[in-house]
Amino acid sequence: MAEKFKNLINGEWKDSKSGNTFENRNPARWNEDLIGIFPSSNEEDVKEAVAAAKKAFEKWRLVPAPKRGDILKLVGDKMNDRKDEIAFEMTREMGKVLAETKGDTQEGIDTAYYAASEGRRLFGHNAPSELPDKLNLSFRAPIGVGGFITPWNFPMAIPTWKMFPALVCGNTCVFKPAELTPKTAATLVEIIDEAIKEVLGKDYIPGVINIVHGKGRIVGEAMIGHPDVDLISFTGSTLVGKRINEVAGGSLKRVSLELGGKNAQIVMDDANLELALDAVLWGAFGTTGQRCTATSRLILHKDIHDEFVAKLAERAKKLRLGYGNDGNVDVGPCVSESQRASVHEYVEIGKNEDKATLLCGGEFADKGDLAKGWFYKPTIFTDVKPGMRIEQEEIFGPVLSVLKCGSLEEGIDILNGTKYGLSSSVFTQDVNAACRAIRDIKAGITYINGATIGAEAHMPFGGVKQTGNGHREGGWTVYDFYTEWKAVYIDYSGKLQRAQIDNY
Ligand code: UN1
Repeated sequence: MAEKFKNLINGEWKDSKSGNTFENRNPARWNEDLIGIFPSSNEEDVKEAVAAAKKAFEKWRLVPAPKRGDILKLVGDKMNDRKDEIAFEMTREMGKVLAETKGDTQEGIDTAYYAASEGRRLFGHNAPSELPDKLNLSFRAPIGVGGFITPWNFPMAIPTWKMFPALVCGNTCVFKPAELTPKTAATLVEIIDEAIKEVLGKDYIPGVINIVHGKGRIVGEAMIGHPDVDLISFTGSTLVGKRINEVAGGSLKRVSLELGGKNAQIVMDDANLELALDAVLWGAFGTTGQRCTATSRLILHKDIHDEFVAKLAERAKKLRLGYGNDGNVDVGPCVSESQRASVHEYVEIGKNEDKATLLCGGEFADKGDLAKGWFYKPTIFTDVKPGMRIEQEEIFGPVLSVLKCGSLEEGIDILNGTKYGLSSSVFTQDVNAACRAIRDIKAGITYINGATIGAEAHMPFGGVKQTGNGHREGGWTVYDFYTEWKAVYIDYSGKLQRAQIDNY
């Protein structure tokens, strides 16, 4: 019997009002492993959760920030205690290998400890007044109810990037996780709620954290249109992000969007080629290419192109596919049947595009045990030209397009030539070239001599152009998104002092 899960609304675990449910299955063992049954919620469940979060906000905003930080510290400790279990279950529900799901969990722990310490900072700025006997101060104030819509590829790290800073700043949460990864989300919410209970004791506030499982077009839509949701943070496709921006922006909600990428790694002729090779294999095929930071384009200097491509194909063919909770596996399955079908569609497009050459992969991996899941062979196209669809569009799977350049400047032009700008990487030993690349690449993240994946939790994460709407997650910058500035003037002169008038 598969375990039955519930929503958490106003401190109570409950079924969806309609009683509808959906299944969560293992993408590497589809028919054999039913992980759980989850509530498929609707607008009524969202309304209840938003009302609970709105009510809770009035108490939560008054809990001192360092105390809210203590809660986040305990959340981090609890995640750490349960790291192996969380990672195992995450691999089971979304397929990436165990080392990576441990990394994903660790990123959440790092984010918890960062948020915990921020509870004792949340610095404001003070400035001198232009008038005598007057104090000018500024404070960060929480915003209200946050709606959080998150993807399946980083089921722990991404919700923590959003909700931990939101919580420590004094906001309350209504969380709609991806339908493909509800179990990791349920564990996270259970941990947060437990920590609130343990730290606040008899002063426990129900409704600070709510989870509403279900479909984006029902639960997500209800959240973005709800007048009492004050801010929305979303990570997912550019198409959905635009829709969220339209609806939520229409009622002037604060909106943070973390969207697509078409990230490239440039390898110059003076690069350490073995290192560049390790990096591109990790960047392109780690997480089965299902990261918004994944390396989906490789731009090789013409003088090392042929040698590099030969080694790359040899190494890619040796990657071991399998269920990520079995040892000795490099690459897990695609997350779902439809995701694999969409990857294959792009491969067909690539094969038909002008003169692109399929170097390896390009088909389902379905021998033996692999037939039980949604496996796809690591795929590489060479002779790809700027502007081809496989070079421009986000595929979100194990498909790498290789292009050629004659100089760093040409490589950067190719790298910059998409509508996205999330991550980027350059391999060179020339410090001057590296600095020019840092200056001229249009992306939110640039790695020198590192893969395009692997951002750290305490650094700003996000991209330019259609990768987002200018906000960043992670690090210190996210605390601006989750707070409003309040400017305060205290006049102790005992008389009416008119700024700009009495002093000039
Ligand atoms: C994502 O791909 O959606 O930088 C997030 C990385 C990870 C986060 C990726 N730390 O690759």
